[in-house]
Amino acid sequence: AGTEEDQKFCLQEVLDTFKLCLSENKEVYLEQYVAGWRKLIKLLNSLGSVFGFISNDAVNKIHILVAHLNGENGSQYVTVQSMVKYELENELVDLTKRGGHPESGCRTLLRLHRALRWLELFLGRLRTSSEDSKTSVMCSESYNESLSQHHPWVVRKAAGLAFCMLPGRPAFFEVMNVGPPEQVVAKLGEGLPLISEVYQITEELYTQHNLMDLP
Ligand code: 1PZ
Repeated sequence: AGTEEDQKFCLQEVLDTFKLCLSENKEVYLEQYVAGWRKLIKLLNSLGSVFGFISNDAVNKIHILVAHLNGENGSQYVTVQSMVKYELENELVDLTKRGGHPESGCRTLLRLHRALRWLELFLGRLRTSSEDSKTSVMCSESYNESLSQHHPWVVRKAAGLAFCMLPGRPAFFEVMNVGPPEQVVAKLGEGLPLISEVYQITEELYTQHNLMDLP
């Protein structure tokens, strides 16, 4: 018994959720996308309170998207594709500078989309890491190659400090909750292509509509 929130994190669930993200014609379901992030945040929270500032920002973004999903125009937010179309056609996005739409679905999802690239890189490194690899190094390398480019100095600094508090590889694999290390590696190999595909589809959509630099 218990609600979903108090259940333990499990890597399998995240992968299952990202699998459900894609529709038959390769559109990304927003509800599943958000659900995938919720599960990842569960993992982040289990790593300790130094990650609280990261988790707070991510939760905040998720709440914004959920409010759109449950709002009166929720039917326009079924997929990321329909969201982009709806918000652009109705001028609900601040395109060049912050203005009347600080909580557009488009700019909010872009932040999570950039973080998904970090995740893709990080899980890729974890998958191919050796027993003596350091999670903090894998994490900061992935961050430096992706998300950090969009963050001001203070955030990069705080993130760098938090990364040093990550548990080591064995403990991290344990938290994934899918069995022995070989099993974690196998699951990662299975799941990463799904995450990559969701990332790639969103990336193409955003590039096509010139949404890569939304303020
Ligand atoms: C396992 C270790 C977890 C490391 C997570 C790596 C990401 C570090 C991100 C640190 C930034 C957090 C502070 C918030 C910054 C915000 O300013 C930015 C931009 O948003 P805006 O200000 O424009 O509204 N927010 C983000 O970039 C979104 C960050 C989401 C990070 C989610 C990480 C979830 C990790 C799951 C781990 C399994």
